[in-house]
Amino acid sequence: KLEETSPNEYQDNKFVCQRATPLKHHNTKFTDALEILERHAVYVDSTQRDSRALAFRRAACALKSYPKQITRIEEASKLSSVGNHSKKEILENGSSDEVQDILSSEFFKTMEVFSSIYGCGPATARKWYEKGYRSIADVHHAVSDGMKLTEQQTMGFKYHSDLVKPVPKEEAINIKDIVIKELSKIQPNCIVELVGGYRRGKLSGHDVDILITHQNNSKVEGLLHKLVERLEKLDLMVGRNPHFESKTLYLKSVKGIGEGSQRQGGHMDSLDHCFCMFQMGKSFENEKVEHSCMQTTGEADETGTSTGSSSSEQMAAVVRRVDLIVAPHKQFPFALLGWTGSKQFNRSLRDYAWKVLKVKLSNHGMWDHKHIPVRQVEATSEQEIFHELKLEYRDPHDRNA
Ligand code: TTP
Ligand code: MN
Ligand code: MN
Ligand code: MN
Repeated sequence: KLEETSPNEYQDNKFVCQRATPLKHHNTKFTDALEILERHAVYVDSTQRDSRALAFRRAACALKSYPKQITRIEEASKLSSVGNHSKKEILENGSSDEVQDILSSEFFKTMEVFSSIYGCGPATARKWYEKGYRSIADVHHAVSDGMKLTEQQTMGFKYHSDLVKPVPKEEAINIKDIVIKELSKIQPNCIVELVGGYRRGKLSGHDVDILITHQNNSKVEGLLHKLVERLEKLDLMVGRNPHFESKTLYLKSVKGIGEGSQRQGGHMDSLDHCFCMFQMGKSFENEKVEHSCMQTTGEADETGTSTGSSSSEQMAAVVRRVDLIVAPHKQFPFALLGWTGSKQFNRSLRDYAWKVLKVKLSNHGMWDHKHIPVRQVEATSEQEIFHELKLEYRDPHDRNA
């Protein structure tokens, strides 16, 4: 499955989206090292993401789609994305002194710990590091001395030990099935897709991304609010905390969807989106709540055993990050493409679309700027989007840039 192009045919195409980047590749020892260098570059200067960090990521991407293991430096020299600094890593077989020094440095280790906290990006991690904090306990101490955390960080600390545990694909599917089941009670015939890394073939992830739509636009409006309300009632969501008005971590619903969509760069969009946390493996309690909930809503067709989580009774409760996204049907293929990722694949796709075709691509749609006035280009599937962009279609499994 890996060998799609022979090394001779391999072209170091300028844009990552012009070639297949499978999940499993032949140069892990180099890409692991390059990813350390990239993370370190971000930690050192998170405002300069575009220079050093990006150079390492580009090099890693070139190696990920190279159809065989690089054994000689001359091979790497043929790849224009692999700069001198990255080449040095290959010369030293992925374990240069530089990488070893980074890995053992207090700075890097601390930044890794802080960055593992949900809601803590490199800028905050850096701020804490500069204040002299070196551990989660140090931050806790600062908080008890009055340092303010954002809501997300508060949740991030509270459930840190759960949130650093990878989510196995089976559990992601289980969460998707719960969402489908609860949605069907609010709004029949929704279309639900598990997106993010799982759709690209990953067997575990740091969160569960679920994209929802409905053929009828009037059914999409307000759908996320109703769903979140229902999930909260079932006690599937955590975040109940005297400091929060709602149990929902973050729910945004922007009017005039698509308005802000022509912004370049970044991957944030204005789709209805809820960053939430699910409490999994508490089937007994969930059922109890569902029963009392059913009495008030008058639903009588359910038996207590059909929550779909009966097998998880023995399982310890664990909190999982879930992203719920609702897109209007017309925008669904674009949202699907965007939320499938990878981030780097999306970046390259947008970069390519704009630089080569003067087309602005976002999670909402695409707009042809060569055409005056600017013309929106519609598509009803991911295949059609690639076709309009004059690109060979890439299966989600080949978007692991
Ligand atoms: P993530 O869940 O951040 O990443 P992932 O699923 O690829 O990896 P992991 O297994 O670690 O969870 O985001 C999923 C995709 O969604 C990612 O390619 C970027 C995209 N995205 C958007 O398009 N808009 C957004 O607002 C966010 C947060 C992500
Ligand atoms: Mn994800
Ligand atoms: Mn996510
Ligand atoms: Mn495949």
